[in-house]
Parts: sequence; structure tokens; C-alpha cells
Amino acid sequence: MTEPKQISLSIRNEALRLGFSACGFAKAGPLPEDKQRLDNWLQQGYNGSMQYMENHFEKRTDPTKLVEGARSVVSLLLNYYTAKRQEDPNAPVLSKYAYGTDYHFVMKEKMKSLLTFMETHFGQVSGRVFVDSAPVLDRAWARTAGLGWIGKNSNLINRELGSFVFIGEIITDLEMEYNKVPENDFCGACSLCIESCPTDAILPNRTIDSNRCISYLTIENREEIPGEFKGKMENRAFGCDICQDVCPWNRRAIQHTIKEFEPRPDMLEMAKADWEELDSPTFNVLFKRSAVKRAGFNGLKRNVKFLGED
Ligand code: B12
Ligand code: SF4
Ligand code: SF4
Repeated sequence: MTEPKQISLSIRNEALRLGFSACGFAKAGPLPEDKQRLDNWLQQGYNGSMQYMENHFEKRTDPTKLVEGARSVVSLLLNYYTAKRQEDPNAPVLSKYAYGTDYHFVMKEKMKSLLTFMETHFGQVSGRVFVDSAPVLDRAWARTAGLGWIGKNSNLINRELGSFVFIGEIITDLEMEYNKVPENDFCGACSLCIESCPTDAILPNRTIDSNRCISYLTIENREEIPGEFKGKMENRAFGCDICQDVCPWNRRAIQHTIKEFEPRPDMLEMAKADWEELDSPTFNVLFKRSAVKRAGFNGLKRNVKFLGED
């Protein structure tokens, strides 16, 4: 039988070989403090119309209720930072995370390879892979696994990588050596993200009111964008990176090396007028397998139109 310490070491090495940027381990079980925070967030209605966030509350706050026999959570980070930018300074801005292939596909494929590695090397292993879409508290697990702290903008920040990282997990019945102490909080007296948020969506206690967050308004929200946000969107057409762009911990962010995340050059070249005239066939070519599909053609058109009325 391989020792838990050796298992963790091998999994981390393989994760890095597969292209993940960081890998940490936590004992699967309830997260009472996070449960309380999620409950407060939902009670206040900060989930807006994202009703799916109210589903599976018990499973979301305890992975042993989600995956039978779960003993460990392997938390994985994937850097998506790029210095590339859209060329026209007046073009509606797309968030960096949506430049290339949808991260759900990219993360899942890598995590499945890691799970296969675990099955091959450690015998009878059962496990499931998760990224974003399932009832799992991705940030809370990454923090518990020692991969970073929760910044005032509510993003998980890793000291080496910054916060432009996706988070995924493998929840498994394999025993491992776990992270013991969560990372310190390195926000200190800084409050740049709070001051820079154009819609005042960042509340005290590292909480986001989705109803006010441009990311929510342009992606998850299915209604018209409320008029009170006219002139406040800072030209964001899909998602928003402002509270991360200003964060000092992202100043040394390094270029990702994932070819699937590379932006299409023709998308970066699009001028303001091209966005305004975008038709459905061109949308389908430009955003095939892209996270932008979440808003859909009509959602993106709505957002661009709203910006044009600013
Ligand atoms: C719903 C959701 C949103 C909503 C609400 C965001 C929010 N802050 O809650 C909206 C649509 C606004 C959104 C926006 C974005 N999102 Co989003 N989103 C999610 C989703 C599906 C659930 C998050 C959730 O549970 N929210 C409820 C609150 C209560 O939970 P939480 O923010 O995760 O916070 C938990 C912990 O961080 C902890 N915590 C909170 N405060 C404190 C304070 C202290 C002191 C401590 C110790 C802990 C702690 O407790 C909370 C409960 O466990 C996750 C995927 C997932 N399954 O987790 C992605 C996820 C959080 N999003 C992600 C991303 C990339 C974004 C955007 C950057 C996209 C963009 N560019 O537009 C923005 C960032 C906006 C922001 N500042 O948060 C990444 C974050 C990666 C990271 N480094 O943190 C995730 C993890 C997806 C992924 N798998 O990579 N998102
Ligand atoms: S993503 Fe944009 S709107 Fe949302 S909290 Fe950050 S700065 Fe504010
Ligand atoms: S901008 Fe400052 S306060 Fe906000 S997350 Fe970064 S370090 Fe923390």
C-alpha cells in the first residue's frame, strides 16, 4: 500500500505535468463556516436570479453527501492570465476568462486524465471530477487545500499565480496527506478592488452582491440590464475583470501556456462597429466552444446594445 504522503506527492507531480498550475489536498467533510457564509449570501438574495445556487445546499457544503465514500478533495488551479488585449480601445470588452475554449472542457479533460492516473497507480480508486457547474464550493476547497486566500473581491488569490486561475476538484475515496493550515490573508490594508468596482458590488466581508456585479448582469442575468447601471459598465460586454486587474497580486501574473485558451486573432481585431453589427452565424464561428455561449447571441447583443446607449 502506498503511503498517503507518497500518494499526494505523486498526484501533485502528475497534475503539474498535465499543465495544472497548482494542486492541493483537503480532507473531505462539512465546511461549517462556509455553510454559514453561503446561507447568509442566499438569505440576502445576493444570488439574484441564479436559483440553482439555492439547490443542493447540504451537498454543496459537504462533499461526502455529494460523492459516496468521499475521503479527499484534490483541488486544482489552472492559470488563464494573458497580456493579450482587444485591439480597438473602444470595442466592447470581453473578460479574459472567455478568450479561448470554455474552461469547463479544458479543465475536465485534464482532471479526467489525472483521475485515470490515480486509478492506474493506486488500485481501486473511485472519484468524480468537478469544475464550477456542480454544487461544490470551489473557492472554499482551494482555500482549505492551502492554494490561496479569499481576497476582498471574493476571488481566491494564490501568492505565486494571482487570481486569474480557474478552480476544479477531484473528490475521491483515496486517503492522502492534507494541507493543515489555510494560507494567510495577504490583502492587508489594501482596498483597491472595492474602490474600483464601478457598480459597488463588493460589500464588506468579502461578499459580492450579484445583482450589482457586471459579471452577473452580462452573463447570468436573462432580463434587460437595469437602467441604474447606464454609464457604469466601463464598456464590459461579457464578464468583468476590473476588481482583478487592479489587484496588486496580479501585477506579476504570468502568461498561461494553454493553447486552448489562446484568443482567436479575428476576435481581438474586432472594432466597435464589428461588435455592434455582429450577426448570429459570425457569433457561432467566433464563439464555438466558448464560455460566451452562456450568454448566447441574444445576451451578447443585449449587452453591446446597452453599452451603446451609455
Ligand atoms: C455564482 C458564481 C458567480 C456569481 C457570484 C460570485 C460570488 N462572488 O459569489 C457571479 C456571476 C457574480 C460570478 C462572477 C465571477 N466569477 Co464566478 N462563480 C460562481 C460559482 C458558480 C459559485 C460561487 C458561490 O458559491 N458563491 C456564493 C459565495 C457565498 O461563495 P464564494 O464566493 O465561493 O465564497 C466562498 C468562499 O470563498 C468563502 N469565503 C467567502 N468570504 C470569505 C471570507 C473569509 C475570511 C474566508 C476565510 C472565507 C470566505 O466562503 C464562501 C462560501 O464557501 C463559482 C463556481 C463554484 N461552483 O464554486 C464560480 C467562480 C467563483 N467564478 C469564478 C470566476 C472566474 C468569476 C469571474 C472572475 C468571471 C468574470 N471575469 O466575469 C467573476 C468574479 C466576480 C467576483 N468578484 O466574485 C471562478 C473564481 C476563481 C477564483 N480565482 O476565485 C469560480 C470558482 C469558477 C471556477 N471553477 O473557476 N460568479
Ligand atoms: S467583477 Fe466587476 S462588477 Fe463584479 S465585483 Fe468585480 S469589479 Fe465589481
Ligand atoms: S485589490 Fe487589494 S483588497 Fe482587493 S483582493 Fe487584491 S489585495 Fe485584496
